[in-house]
Amino acid sequence: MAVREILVVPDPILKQVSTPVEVVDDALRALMDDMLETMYHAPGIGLAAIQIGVPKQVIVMDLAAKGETPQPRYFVNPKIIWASPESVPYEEGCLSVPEIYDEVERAAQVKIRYLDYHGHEVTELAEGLFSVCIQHEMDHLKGVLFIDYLSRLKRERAVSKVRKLVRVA
Ligand code: K2U
Ligand code: ZN
Repeated sequence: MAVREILVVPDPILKQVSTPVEVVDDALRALMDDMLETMYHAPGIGLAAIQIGVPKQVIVMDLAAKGETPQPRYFVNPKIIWASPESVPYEEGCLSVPEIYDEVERAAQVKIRYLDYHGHEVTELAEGLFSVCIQHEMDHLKGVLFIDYLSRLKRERAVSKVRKLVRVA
């Protein structure tokens, strides 16, 4: 396993649309293991493969609270098959947009279909933080960042702040 570099705005790779995975094999599981280690190291609670420069439809997540037993989750080729009409606001952040937080409205519940770590198909209802996080990560697979939902002024200020942050790091 290895900690990989997380790309940050305005890296154009983050705007790429990720392609479907053909087969869930040992090589893909090694990628997911690296993604999970990278996410824990950041730290974060979710990560999409494009954030480490791999344009594949793969997401990892762990929503366990600090001090709880880790609950790693793996999502390959995830699809939203239903979204509730109700939406909820949430103060989001992103490892690819460090130190920027703002409110985004998303569907309160989504039903998702995906392949798990072993390539088995799963259909699951997500709500609460799980719903917010999976929608945020699936946006990454379309090359969409949470700041794309903000006003142009807020988005430009966010990118400018991250540029300065990374320059002095
Ligand atoms: O895509 C990412 O960078 C992962 C996000 C996941 C996330 C975004 C918005 C809302 C919930 C989860 C990072 O984990 S951002 C850091 C973070 C940590 C705890 C709670 C919210 C955000
Ligand atoms: Zn993100």
